Amino acid sequence: MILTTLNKYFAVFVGLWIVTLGSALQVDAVTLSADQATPIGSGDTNKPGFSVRVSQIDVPGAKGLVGLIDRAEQQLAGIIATNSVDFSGTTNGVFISSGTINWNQEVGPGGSGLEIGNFTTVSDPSRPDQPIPGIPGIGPDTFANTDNIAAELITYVEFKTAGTYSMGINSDEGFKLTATDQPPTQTGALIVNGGSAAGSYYAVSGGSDTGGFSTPINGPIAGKLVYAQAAEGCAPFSNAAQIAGNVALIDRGTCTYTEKVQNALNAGAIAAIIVNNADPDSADGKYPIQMVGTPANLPAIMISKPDGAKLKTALATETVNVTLTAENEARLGDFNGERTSSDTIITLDVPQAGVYPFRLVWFEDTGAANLEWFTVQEDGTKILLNDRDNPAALKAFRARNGSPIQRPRLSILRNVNGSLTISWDHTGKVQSTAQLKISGTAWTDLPNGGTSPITVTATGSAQFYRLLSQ
Ligand SMILES: [Ca+2]
Ligand SMILES: [Ca+2]
Ligand SMILES: [Ca+2]
Repeated sequence: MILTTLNKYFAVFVGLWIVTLGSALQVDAVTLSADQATPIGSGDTNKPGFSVRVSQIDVPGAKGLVGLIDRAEQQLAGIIATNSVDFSGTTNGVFISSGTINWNQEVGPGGSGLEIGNFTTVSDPSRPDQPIPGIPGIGPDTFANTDNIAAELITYVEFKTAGTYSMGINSDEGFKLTATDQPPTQTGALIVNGGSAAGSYYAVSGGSDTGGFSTPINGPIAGKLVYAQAAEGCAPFSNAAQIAGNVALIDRGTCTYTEKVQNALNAGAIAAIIVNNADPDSADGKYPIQMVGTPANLPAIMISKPDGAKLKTALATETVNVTLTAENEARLGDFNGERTSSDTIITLDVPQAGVYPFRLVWFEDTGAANLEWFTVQEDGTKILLNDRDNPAALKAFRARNGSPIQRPRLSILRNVNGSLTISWDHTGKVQSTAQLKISGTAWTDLPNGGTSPITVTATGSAQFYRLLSQ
């Protein structure tokens, strides 16, 4: 039940189940939330621009990384490989970009100088391409110093008025834009929980949501890891009884991914992890690839051969509990794949004037690499974000003063005696009703409804509660 006209409220249904719907008021991914805004003028004028983290992995193209957002997040989280970026000029590993974002690897050291995108030396007005911070990397393989890049740009953008804005990203390859200043809690990595192999491992989902063949991973999937017998999983597992209810570990090779995953499904597995069979020095390198094939109805990921070897060593002597994670946070826009320099235009509904957080993740695999971040005016004119020489540009800041007004969070627990304990973390007043109506719902203040927590006795077949912020 969602009270879409009552933006200040959270509605909670209480019946046979308790379902909190606090996040459902933000289901429209292209609408910014007013509760994330700080007032006009709150951008720190001493800190214009963008805070930038960059990672570059020094492996040549054929051995490189997949062109997917999950990879960029795992790379930025530091779990794939050593970061070869040139950190000269950084503070705590962060580059400061006080101007605009008009990046191009070719105008960095050693590049061809060829400019690309909407904004170049010859565009009107002239906006010369800029080097990518920290690129080229300083790894030993000079042919790979401008490939396998991932970057995170965090900024706070001031919107002078409420309304609809067009925000554009021109990129080679892809990107993800979110309305936050924090990285996601899940990156798509495989997590080993405890034991000798504890840690996070680079995983590439085979999910159909990223061009693969298996069930998308929509949330954490936790279970005990069991190595399939036979290891390549090309026939019904001889240890199906041990696999049932657990996560199957299967080697790549001999048969299709679909056959392996279908055999895992038939054995009752809750997910499958395919271990790559390519050695680090092979032509394809060691990194996991994006698995494709005929659809199979089970979540599946691939990990590298060296990482798989670690898990097998641990499995030989101990119980290994794993969690498959999902990088599926709500996003304002994305391009989750490979492309040459191209635009994606995102329509943003800004509910009230103010300064809003943004996090842009960009990634590049091989060949050319560029990124432009801009807005589009009604007449089609594109203006770089934070172009201080253009009065029509939106201003961006690396910091802002004050904190956004947070919406109150309401939680309800059913106690063993059947009563309900209602608590919240912000000034507010709890009201209840036995019946929701399209309009004219009769809400009643609860006794002591202004001080958290309260305990109430639930009566009737259903009862609805809301928190009215004050
Ligand atoms: Ca450009
Ligand atoms: Ca490149
Ligand atoms: Ca490229």
